[in-house]
Amino acid sequence: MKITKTAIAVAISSAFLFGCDFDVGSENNSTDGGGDNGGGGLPPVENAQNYVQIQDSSVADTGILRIKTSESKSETVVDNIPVGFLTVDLTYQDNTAINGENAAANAYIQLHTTAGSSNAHLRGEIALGEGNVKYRDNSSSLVETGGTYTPGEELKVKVSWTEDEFSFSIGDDTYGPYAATSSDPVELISLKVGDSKTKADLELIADNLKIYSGTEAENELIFEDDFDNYGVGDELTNSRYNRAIDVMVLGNGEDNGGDNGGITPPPGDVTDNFDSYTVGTQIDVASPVYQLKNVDGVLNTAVISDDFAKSGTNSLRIEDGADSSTNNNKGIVGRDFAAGAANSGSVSTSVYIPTDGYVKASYIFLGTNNDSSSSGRFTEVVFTSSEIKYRDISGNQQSLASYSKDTWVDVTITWAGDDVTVNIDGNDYPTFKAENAGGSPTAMALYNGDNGSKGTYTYFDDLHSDLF
Ligand SMILES: [Ca+2]
Ligand SMILES: [Ca+2]
Ligand SMILES: [Ca+2]
Ligand SMILES: [Ca+2]
Repeated sequence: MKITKTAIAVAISSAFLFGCDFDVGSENNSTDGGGDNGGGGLPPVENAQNYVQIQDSSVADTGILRIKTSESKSETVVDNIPVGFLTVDLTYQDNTAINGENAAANAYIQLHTTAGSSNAHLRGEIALGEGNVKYRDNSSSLVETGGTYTPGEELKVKVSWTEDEFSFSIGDDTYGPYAATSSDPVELISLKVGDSKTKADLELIADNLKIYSGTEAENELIFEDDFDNYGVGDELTNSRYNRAIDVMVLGNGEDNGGDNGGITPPPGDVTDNFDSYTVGTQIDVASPVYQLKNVDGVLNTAVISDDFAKSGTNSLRIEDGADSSTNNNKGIVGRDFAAGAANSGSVSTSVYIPTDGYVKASYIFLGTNNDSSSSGRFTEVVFTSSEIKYRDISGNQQSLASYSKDTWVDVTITWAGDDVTVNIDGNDYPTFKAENAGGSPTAMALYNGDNGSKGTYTYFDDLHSDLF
């Protein structure tokens, strides 16, 4: 299980760590090292929708979840943030288990600088308590803004800071700018509940924490956590966070057995409907079971989208946004089979080709690699401008059926040995021989476009195989 968690941590960090001097060595030296997400609790599972709960359930301690950007384990690419902003979804609500101590306790977002963690070293601080929105001024006093929030309601919070001011918004309400207490660069970012003299009757629920360096125009994401890749019950004591007191990951990411990360889809269900992920998240961050090639997140993207969906609200959107002027000229999303090569099996997905997104073809690849290399291609289904084709035994494309753009097309590829049958929208087409360039497939891959063009984008939903 430690290996699984470490693998997930590495997968997550690799998405953010472009150019970062991340200490892989210490992780390799320990099975429970600094890169491990684990702090107890159940193992992480696929498709979890988790969040973090911060309580103040003891008199002497204060509930806190803190990031220290200068720590390598924070996996941020900066030591501090002179100018920046963060976004987080917060719900501050009654915790009936602790009633009777301090019903007026505040929840806080604190930005401390490299000078230290006392009030004198704050860039800024926001407080929520008894329905009122407050901030700490530069003489250390908590000041009512006159704004309110609704306890128990999710609040979309953004906090921005410059060298000498901070400001924030909660939903559509904006506050500040207010004068900073310290103009040193920000190094500590904390979510906090209560104090060290009482127990709070309240809990702070947080999700989708994102921290950016620079202005909004620069949009440099340096830290992100949706808490979906931790197991339920994880206290985050051995994580990217500098401090985690009275903190626990909660949600629906419970282990229900099985050998593919804990998810055992019920019969008739699909392996991944993409509906539990946050829209806009890159697919390998949403779920580390996916491997990406040539997806730089700028030109070539592979993200959770709610533009179109076969099921629920979300699908996977892949865009080839790079032409021959770059080296990464089409992006690929791969997923391995859990038990390696499969002499027989099936993979299905639904495909949506928008008219506006059609420049070049879209592909469902099966082979002995997860990056669609033709040297390992077992077979492939291709959506051209109006036809669905397959690769024959010589690797040439042959027509299978016509299809319409701007509608979902259900595709199932089934194989037994070299014999391949493709079902489209419930209709089986004649069996053909696989190209079988490298042997029985070990993975599937989804991709689109080509090396010379850009502008193709395609949606995939309801990916399923018993082999995943
Ligand atoms: Ca306390
Ligand atoms: Ca979450
Ligand atoms: Ca879906
Ligand atoms: Ca391209």
